[in-house]
Amino acid sequence: MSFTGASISTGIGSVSNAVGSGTTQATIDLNGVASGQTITINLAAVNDGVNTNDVTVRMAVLIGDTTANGTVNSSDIAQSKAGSGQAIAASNFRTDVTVNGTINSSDISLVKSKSGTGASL
Ligand SMILES: [Ca+2]
Repeated sequence: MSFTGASISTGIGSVSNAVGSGTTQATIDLNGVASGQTITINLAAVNDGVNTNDVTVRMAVLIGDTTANGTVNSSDIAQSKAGSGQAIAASNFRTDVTVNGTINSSDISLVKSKSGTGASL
């Protein structure tokens, strides 16, 4: 697969880097993506060896939504508290909202600060 570039076509944020053209995996780094929105990332002129088209991917962004249901509320706070002190794994990585490799009070505080926010998914 090859592509010529990437951009955010809807939503607040920007692409800082796009790599992987010529491989089987594209990695798109983003900057300034606001919480509480769904963005659309456009991968330009994707060629699979036969066809060439732009490819879009939608992604919802909501800081603190550890339960992934589109709102931040007491269930997210409870999940963060329950996960505090646990090792990061595939089953609980969403609870590490500060993305520092541990689940602790900093994650609980961030989730609490976002309680009441939501995003349309
Ligand atoms: Ca939630």
